[in-house]
Amino acid sequence: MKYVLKPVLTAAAVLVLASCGDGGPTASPRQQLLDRLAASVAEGKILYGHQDDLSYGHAWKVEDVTGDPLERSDVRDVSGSFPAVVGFDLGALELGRTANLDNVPFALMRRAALTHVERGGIVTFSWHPWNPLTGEDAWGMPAERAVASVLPGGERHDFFMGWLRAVGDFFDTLRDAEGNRIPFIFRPWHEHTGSWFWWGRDHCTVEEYVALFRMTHDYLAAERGMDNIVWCYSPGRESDEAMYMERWPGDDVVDLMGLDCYTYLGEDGIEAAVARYKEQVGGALDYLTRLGEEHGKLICLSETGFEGLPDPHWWTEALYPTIQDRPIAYVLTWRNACDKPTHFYAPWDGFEHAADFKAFSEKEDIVLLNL
Ligand code: BMA
Repeated sequence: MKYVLKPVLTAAAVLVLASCGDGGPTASPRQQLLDRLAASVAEGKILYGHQDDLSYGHAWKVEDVTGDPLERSDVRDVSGSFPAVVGFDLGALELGRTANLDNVPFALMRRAALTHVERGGIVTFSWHPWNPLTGEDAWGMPAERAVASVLPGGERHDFFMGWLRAVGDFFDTLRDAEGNRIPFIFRPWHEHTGSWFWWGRDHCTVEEYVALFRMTHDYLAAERGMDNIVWCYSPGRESDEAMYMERWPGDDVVDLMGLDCYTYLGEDGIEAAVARYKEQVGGALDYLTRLGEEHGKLICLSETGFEGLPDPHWWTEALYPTIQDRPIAYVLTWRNACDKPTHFYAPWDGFEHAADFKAFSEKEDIVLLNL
């Protein structure tokens, strides 16, 4: 079966690519992926992504880790196409478990990522590691000193380097049929402008956060020689421009400026929630567009969604008008849990508001992975 991303590169995009200078077949896989994303942005396209899309969906999951053809997808069931971008999470890999924090076997994750890339899609990895100091999960509190403890000189440094080694070992298995490492996006230490993770704002200093990000980059990019990773930085919705840049790890270690921002239903109802979302994301995309130009980086909406999709028109009336005409490489909505009936961020076959997503997916500038 042949899979192509719609649309194919136009002559104009190829020109933009050529003018970048460092692209072309001899560029690193990282640069090739960046060039591909840049060309898509230059065409005014936005790739659509969905977390864990091929591993499970609302009320189903892949059982046969090694043999399943990985052709099921809630997004595909509704729109006819796979998402262009699929997200995966490494959480619990560091503990030596065989499945991640959401019960996705790493063997399945590897196969799904490779399959998606072979079909012409793009993959991204996030990581919700356990707290290396207390043994709690990523959210476990208190979280004081966890970041400090893993930096050079800290009491958990050697231990934590073992965790980075485990991530590097997994990444090293992501190779195509020719044995080449596939390019992918890695988005570690996300939503650090909030304080719900142990690497959050209240639990470490600016210098410590930056050191953590840079240590992760140095280990994988320099020590392990992984020139196939596009590095994404993704603060949360509480950011204003100053907070967004407060813990910026550096132009030399970040490729993609992301943002994680959801629609949250408060007591004031759906309409108010959507209005807040549009203002928040719209405002953030204003400064992100500017920052992206200043720093020479691509931007993206690295996580978004409205849990349970209670708004029948969220895709076409909340998300789409907020991202339309913005130079964002991709937008990714979070996972459709198979074991929590209300925890989903993309529609599924039979969902009452599925038509709105289909209309979104058919917009000229929204790109999915077509058969
Ligand atoms: C959260 C929820 C959790 C999940 C975590 C990591 O937003 O979806 O159920 O464990 O992400 O994927």
